[in-house]
Amino acid sequence: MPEFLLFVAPNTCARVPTIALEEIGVPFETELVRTAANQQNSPEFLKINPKGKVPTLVVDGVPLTENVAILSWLNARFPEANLLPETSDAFESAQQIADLSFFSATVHPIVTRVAMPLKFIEDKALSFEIVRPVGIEAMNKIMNMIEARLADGPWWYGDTWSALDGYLYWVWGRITGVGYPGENYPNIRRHFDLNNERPAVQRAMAREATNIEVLKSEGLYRAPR
Ligand SMILES: N[C@@H](CCC(=O)N[C@@H](CS)C(=O)NCC(=O)O)C(=O)O
Repeated sequence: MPEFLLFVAPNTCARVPTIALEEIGVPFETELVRTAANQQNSPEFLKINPKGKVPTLVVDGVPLTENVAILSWLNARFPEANLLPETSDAFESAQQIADLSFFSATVHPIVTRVAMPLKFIEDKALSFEIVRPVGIEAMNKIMNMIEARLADGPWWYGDTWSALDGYLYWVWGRITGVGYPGENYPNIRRHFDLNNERPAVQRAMAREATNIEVLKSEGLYRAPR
């Protein structure tokens, strides 16, 4: 087994640690979880992550789950990669945890309402007519806040890219990929374009594209809609 093995699925929040690992530049492998075949809930995968979720980073055979934990640990393990800005005291560190938790616990559930409304109501028509609009409304409030924050610099923390920018990149790509109207957010659109120029982001997206091809060849790819 490689030292770092990341369980992923295309278009999911596993994109965030994939980008982080590419930014670090450490060798790692990804293992595709076929969510359309419910592989995340298979006995084999549940042994690795009983929550049945990606991302799961297996480090020397031991799993670590949750984006907040994975990104925080990668930052501590590879400080030279500057995934998060250095902090000078416990309060500043807690502020960083607040930022990571904001994406994980506040933004992500709204992404799910926008991008995967069927998770909330089985009736397809109702899910797109009711859940998605409610998600979009909640997302507008979040995006207004982020748009204002990015006016001070291209990145979440101003001049320097951080793992939070990888998180926002995933959120924006995921929601605009299903038609979230993004025209009122020029700062966030610029942020997305700048991310796309980063070689690490390009490498992460190339890994994802390879996995999408695998899923297509197996008839297991569900394109966002
Ligand atoms: N709080 C977790 C959320 C993980 C999560 O919800 N992952 C989704 C993909 S974005 C997943 O694995 N979904 C599969 C399922 O729910 O069956 C984190 O931040 O890592």
